[in-house]
Amino acid sequence: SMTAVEEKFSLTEVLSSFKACLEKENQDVLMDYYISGWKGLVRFMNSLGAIFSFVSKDAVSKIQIMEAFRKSSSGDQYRSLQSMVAYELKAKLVDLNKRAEHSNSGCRTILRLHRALRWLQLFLEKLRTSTENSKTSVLCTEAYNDSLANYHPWIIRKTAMVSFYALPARNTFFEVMNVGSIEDVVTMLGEAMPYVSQVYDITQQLYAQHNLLDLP
Ligand code: 1PX
Repeated sequence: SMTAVEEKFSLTEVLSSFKACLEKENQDVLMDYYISGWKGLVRFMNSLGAIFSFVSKDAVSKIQIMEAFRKSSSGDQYRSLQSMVAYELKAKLVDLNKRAEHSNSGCRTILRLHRALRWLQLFLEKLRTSTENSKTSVLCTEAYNDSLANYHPWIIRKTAMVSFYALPARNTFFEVMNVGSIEDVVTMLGEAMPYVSQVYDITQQLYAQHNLLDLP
């Protein structure tokens, strides 16, 4: 069926968006590739089952916020994360202390995805170095506790933890990635993850430099 064709994609392509993100000359993080990387991750997550729809709904709504900015009359300002930060701060489009008239700024929206990228980085690294007996729910919980959990209220943490038990086993996970054998996946992750880390580090530095790491 058409759906089966559409759903056949590999994690390699998804992660390559994060490589394409990085502009060679000035290390700007390009928005369109950042967004397409996230869209791919969401598709991947959806293929793991409906139990994660509460996660993908939130990710999708954040992606849509960013797509709307990109399509708006100020779309050019959102070409890269760097240009977005410069533009939104200069035009005072960011709620710095509490959410008010600019409750869905690009800066605060990207910050949520940025924090989630840290989770992804930790989780995929754990998966890459895992062994046959490793439990994906444990790897995922550890990665979550060391990243996103610090920003989530109790009820979200609780719901997330419960849903992690529904994660497929390690082997299934490797298969769903559609990359090839477990060895192929390990190799691919070893090659692709440095780019994800680079995108994460540059964004982290950008946000730190402008004091944006705690945006409400
Ligand atoms: C081979 C592995 C690839 C798996 C790809 C999975 C991609 C996961 C994408 C997760 C995106 C999560 C975005 C969450 C952003 C967020 O923190 N939002 C919260 C704050 O936003 P607000 O606007 O209110 O300030 C929001 O409250 C979030 C609600 C949804 C629950 C978030 C739970 C996060 C769990 C992350 C791990 C997901 C595991 C998926 C299975 C692999």
